[in-house]
Parts: sequence; C-alpha cells; structure tokens
Amino acid sequence: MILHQYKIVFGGSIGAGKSTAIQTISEIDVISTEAKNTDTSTHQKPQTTVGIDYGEATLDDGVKIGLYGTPGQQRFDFMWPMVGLGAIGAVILIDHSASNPIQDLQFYYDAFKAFSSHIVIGVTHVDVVKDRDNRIYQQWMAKQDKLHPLFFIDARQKKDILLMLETLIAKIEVKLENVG
Ligand SMILES: Nc1nc2c(ncn2[C@@H]2O[C@H](COP(=O)(O)OP(=O)(O)OP(=O)(O)O)[C@@H](O)[C@H]2O)c(=O)[nH]1
Ligand SMILES: [Mg+2]
Repeated sequence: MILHQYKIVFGGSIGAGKSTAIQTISEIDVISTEAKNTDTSTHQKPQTTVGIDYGEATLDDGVKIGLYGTPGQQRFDFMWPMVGLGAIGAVILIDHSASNPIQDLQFYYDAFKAFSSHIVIGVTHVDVVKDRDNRIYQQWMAKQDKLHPLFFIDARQKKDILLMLETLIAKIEVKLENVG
C-alpha cells in the first residue's frame, strides 16, 4: 500500500530553519504565523513562528506531501500535538550553532517521536560554527534505541530539504509495503 498524500511535521529548535525549509520547497504560498520574536535571549532573529506553517510539495515520483511546521519555542509546545497529530513522519531540525545542540536534539526528539516513529534529523548552521565537532550527533544516535537518518543541511537549500524528505518517504513506504 502506497499513500499519495503524506502529512509530515517539522519540529526542532528555535531558528533551526523549520519555516525556511517549508518556504524553500513549498509549491503553494505558505500559510505562516510569524510574529515579533520577544525571546531574543534564546535567538536574535526578528520573527518567530507562534502557530503553524503549512506548505505543500510534490516529489519526483508524484508523491504529494503536506508540510506542517511547528513553533520552536517551548512556550508554544501546546501547538505541537495540534499540528503534529496524524503525521506519518517527522523532520527534526537542530541548530548546530545553539549553545547546547545535543540537549536540544534530545528534547525535540523526545517530544516529536510521539507523533511518528519515522524520523529524519537535519542539523543546520554547520557553516556558522566550524570548530564544533559534528560527531556529537552520531555519538548521540548510538545511544538511542533506534537509528534515524541524519543529515547536515542548510534549510535554505532546496536540494537538502528534498533529500531529507525523499529519505523519510522511502522509509515510510518500505514499512507500509511490508504491512500492506
Ligand atoms: N547560515 C545559515 N543560516 C541558515 C541555515 N539554515 C537556515 N538558516 C537561516 O536561519 C534562519 C532560520 O529561521 P526560521 O526558518 O524562522 O527558523 P524556525 O526553525 O522556523 O524558527 P522558529 O519558528 O522561531 O522556531 C533563517 O534566517 C534562515 O535563512 C544554515 O544552514 N546556515
Ligand atoms: Mg518557524
């Protein structure tokens, strides 16, 4: 059984690039809920998501994907189940330049694995902090009970987002074919 419309939820740290990723690949005008960022101690960017992002993309094989973005700020965590429930897969984006990206990864992983067991992880802003060791993510993954695909990406690059989504959909379809 192959589905032709997938709901994918994007979760992860503030400023990691969830809204950017959806904007980068969506074929429709993205519905977004950006507001002035008042939490400048966590991140300097002027705007932040306070509700939901929604976009749509079609992969090369014709599979349609609904892209659902969540707010990174923990004070909006009540939105996560509202946006994430019913998702068939989750993309977790982590900002490599944040003060403790592994703590962030653990936190958002624990929160978003509740919505789907199909997860890909994208680490962004690797270009910003070149002196931080990238192997921390593989070391973290080795301690988990399940392995998930992990990519170093730039959320502004369409090809990077498509690679993550294609990997996620392939994983999901293998599972669906095995049960269907
Ligand atoms: N240098 C660099 N900038 C990036 C990269 N990925 C995304 N960005 C930028 O980082 C910012 C990410 O902002 P958003 O897309 O609003 O982040 P978000 O995850 O939606 O944040 P919240 O909604 O506040 O949780 C944007 O200014 C992007 O252009 C990257 O890999 N490197
Ligand atoms: Mg956002």
